Amino acid sequence: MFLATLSSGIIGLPNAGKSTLFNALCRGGAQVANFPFCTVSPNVGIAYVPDLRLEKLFRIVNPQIVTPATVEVVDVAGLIRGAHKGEGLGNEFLSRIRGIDVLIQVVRCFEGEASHPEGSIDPIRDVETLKIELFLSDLDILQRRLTRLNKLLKSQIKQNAAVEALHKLEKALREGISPLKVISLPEYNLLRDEGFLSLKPMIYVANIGEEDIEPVSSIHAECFRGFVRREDIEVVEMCAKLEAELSEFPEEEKQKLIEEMGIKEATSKLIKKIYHTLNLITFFTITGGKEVKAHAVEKGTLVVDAAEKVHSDMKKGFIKAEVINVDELLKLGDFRRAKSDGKVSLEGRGYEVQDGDVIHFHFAL
Ligand SMILES: Nc1nc2c(ncn2[C@@H]2O[C@H](COP(=O)(O)OP(=O)(O)OP(=O)(O)O)[C@@H](O)[C@H]2O)c(=O)[nH]1
Ligand SMILES: [Mg+2]
Repeated sequence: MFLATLSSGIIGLPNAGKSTLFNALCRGGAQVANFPFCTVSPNVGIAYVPDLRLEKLFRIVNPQIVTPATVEVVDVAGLIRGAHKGEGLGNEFLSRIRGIDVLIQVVRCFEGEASHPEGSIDPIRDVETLKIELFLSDLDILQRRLTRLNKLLKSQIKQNAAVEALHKLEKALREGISPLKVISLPEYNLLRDEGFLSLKPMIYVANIGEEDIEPVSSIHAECFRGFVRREDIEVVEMCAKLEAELSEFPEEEKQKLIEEMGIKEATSKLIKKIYHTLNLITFFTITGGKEVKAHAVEKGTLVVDAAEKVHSDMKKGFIKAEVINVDELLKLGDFRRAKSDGKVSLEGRGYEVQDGDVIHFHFAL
């Protein structure tokens, strides 16, 4: 099994605050400007996954380095009406996000000075615009695929489950219904690696202005809250600008500022949501008391494949793994003691990694 890096991609209209959100998630680096299409080539960064268990491990191991798990975040160019036909940076944008595993859609709810490609602030219209562009772009690809498949099938004269699934997807897209609501799990599995944007999980970020932080609110933020309730969609509300500024402070200072301002920080919440949506879990390694590290793997990963996350040699020469759950280890306070108490289990290559496992790999070179 090859462990691919799963990634999340930030999408939205120009000037929605995508690069600002990228900076909040990845602590800086992307150019932010109040003119549209400021981002042309994509910014790729990593976001640290907050995990209290890692902090607790730090306290009992006292290592020189603590390394959190990460998720990849890609910030692409803005998408505008007509993108599927190549408007704006349309095709470049759309091809860049086909390989991404979860989409984060930034919806502009803040007023601000930055121009809006449609001339006014209207979050619900913007969500609809983006949906139409993603659907039209998928329809285009789908039709080309169907034509190719039909030609193949004619020569073999047999019915094909993939063609049926593609037809169902086509019908949903034409009717403007999210295909995820109508296709079955086997159909989804047939299509999931084909890069259809409408089949990717989507997390919405309502980017509100500094003045909209609850309980005070603008009409746009309120409007979008109503939409979210009606549509039953997953949304994280935040002021990306403020959170990007906060991300530049050291952790302790940042927490103090958050407390003083009386706001709820949403960046951590969003990172956790991305992690969860990507179906990732965490295992930990402790290297000779020097480093405590959290690693992200997909649920269902076998321990021999997880070894590769630490070092490729560990997979090649894998012998066995010693495993203990982090909470159990924290209770006992010491790996050696846990071992002598018989709390550490010995696992072979077929063991499925569980969230919170602390793993000590044995391998031969
Ligand atoms: N007032 C306010 N301004 C914001 C907020 N988020 C972003 N902005 C501003 O909006 C402008 C655009 O932000 P960017 O992050 O560059 O937007 P983008 O979506 O990456 O834009 P493109 O790359 O051009 O598609 C900048 O001037 C930001 O400072 C916010 O929460 N409040
Ligand atoms: Mg940008």
